[in-house]
Amino acid sequence: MALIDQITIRAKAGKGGDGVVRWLHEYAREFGGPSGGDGGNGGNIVFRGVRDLNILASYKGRSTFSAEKGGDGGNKNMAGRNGADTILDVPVGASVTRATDGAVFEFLEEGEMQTLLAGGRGGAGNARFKSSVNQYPTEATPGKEGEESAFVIELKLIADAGLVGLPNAGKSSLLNAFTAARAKVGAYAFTTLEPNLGAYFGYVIADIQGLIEGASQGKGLGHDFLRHVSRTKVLIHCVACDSPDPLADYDTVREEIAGYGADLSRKPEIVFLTKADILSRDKIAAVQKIFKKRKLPTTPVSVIDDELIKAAGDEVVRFLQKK
Ligand SMILES: Nc1nc2c(ncn2[C@@H]2O[C@H](COP(=O)(O)OP(=O)(O)OP(=O)(O)O)[C@@H](O)[C@H]2O)c(=O)[nH]1
Ligand SMILES: [Mg+2]
Repeated sequence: MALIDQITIRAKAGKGGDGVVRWLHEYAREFGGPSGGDGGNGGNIVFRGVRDLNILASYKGRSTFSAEKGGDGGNKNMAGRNGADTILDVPVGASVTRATDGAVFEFLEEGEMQTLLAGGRGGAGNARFKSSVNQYPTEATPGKEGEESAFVIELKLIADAGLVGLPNAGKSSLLNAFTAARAKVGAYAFTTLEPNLGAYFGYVIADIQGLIEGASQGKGLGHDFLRHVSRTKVLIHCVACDSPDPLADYDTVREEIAGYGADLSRKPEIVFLTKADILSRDKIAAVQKIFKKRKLPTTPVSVIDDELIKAAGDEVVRFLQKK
């Protein structure tokens, strides 16, 4: 999945409508007095978090987003219409920096809305200026300009579930099996160099780089990429069942997760025994038994076995639904 993870856009909130000069009886001011209505307020620029990781791509090549102008005031003290807000969707997990003042806004919840540019206030109609000493005011004020700014939108991945494991454990293959992602797969270590995302029944699964012993001291690709799974609800720990010592693989990865800190090792975890097609059922059961002695339930998966994939996927969804 090609993700655009940073983009700059410009936006301008709507100008306020103008206040107007009107008279109840246009040709005989003294009979009715002033009746010019106020202008409506300009529309705001509102950002909203959505569960669509590709939304930023739709902003590409569009220069300025604007909100509607407020309507001018009318006769008989009628105020102008308020301009409609313009809503700009950003993926959940995005942070939006407003260039004019450097303020940063985070969008962590689906449907969360924040107004980042206010529309201009509508101007006052001449009816507002009436006073005991000014019975027939001929003044009205124009609407104010709407606020305007550039915005830098950055996407930090917020996945619901994160695939972790040694290099070659089959993480990217699993992401591809679960989702429409087309992550690169290779029979060698460190195939994945950038995180991949896929959507599974509305949940986002992140596939990240492989961890090796010493990753927290900078070995292999290091461990900084664990930040991409730091906000997930569950880690899907992939252990290749055909490894000489699957439990040792498991422990190695757990140690590196603990070395990352940030309470990552306290996150709930589902353990998948990958590449289950390589071993006989008996051999898999034997591997599961070894894990069970450590009170670790495991689920066998194989990307070429639709039933196992479905059962494993259901387990992930069940877990996420509970959260
Ligand atoms: N037989 C079999 N091979 C698999 C299965 N899943 C993955 N593989 C193979 O295992 C190798 C590694 O797969 P990847 O999905 O690239 O592994 P990864 O964990 O993403 O590896 P890194 O990105 O390097 O960390 C590839 O040659 C895959 O074809 C499986 O279920 N069965
Ligand atoms: Mg990979």
